[in-house]
Amino acid sequence: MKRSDLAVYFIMGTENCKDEPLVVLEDALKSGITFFQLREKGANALTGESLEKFALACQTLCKEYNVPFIINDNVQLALKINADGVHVGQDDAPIAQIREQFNGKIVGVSVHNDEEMKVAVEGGADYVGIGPIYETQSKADAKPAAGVSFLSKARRDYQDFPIVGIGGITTENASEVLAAGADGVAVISAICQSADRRETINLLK
Ligand code: TZP
Ligand code: MG
Repeated sequence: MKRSDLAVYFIMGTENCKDEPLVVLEDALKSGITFFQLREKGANALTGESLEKFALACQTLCKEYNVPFIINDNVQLALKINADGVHVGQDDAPIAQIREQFNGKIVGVSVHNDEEMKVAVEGGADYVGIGPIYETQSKADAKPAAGVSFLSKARRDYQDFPIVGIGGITTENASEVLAAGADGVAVISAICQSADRRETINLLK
């Protein structure tokens, strides 16, 4: 993958959307998102066959617009449907194991400090997500907002490594995240709750 693939990284699950999720996704793809992660979480999250069916529909749309399609956490599903890759957190399987399972595919890892960053980079991650930068309503177990200081340090330490910022990012504060050295911004609510998705995506770019 290229660093520029991370420019506008849209993350979505069915519970994030007030509109029909596949309509939101297609609209976001048409409007220029550069990366998509299916993150199906929450009390009413799809599971089993209905999740697989939804994931396949998202994958078909992403293919149509030539945008990478990544699945959060669910390694088995990502392998089963041949997604472009997977995104894992610190509580998921170790990076070395994931890297092996996703040979030739994209592996993203959430990191929050120097040690996690080093393990991810040395373990063969393709990119890291750093956050939450700002306060977020979209992740129940999110850590406190950390601002951009660790992201700036990660950029200084790893000048060419693909980094995306995440957590509470809006059209107003995205420029601060990019100025700190992120290659792009990963958002849920900024796009899911936007009244004008095209305008929002353009501004995030
Ligand atoms: N990981 C850290 S913050 C976050 C995730 C998945 C949620 C981001 O959602 P939003 O609505 O863009 O703050
Ligand atoms: Mg996870």
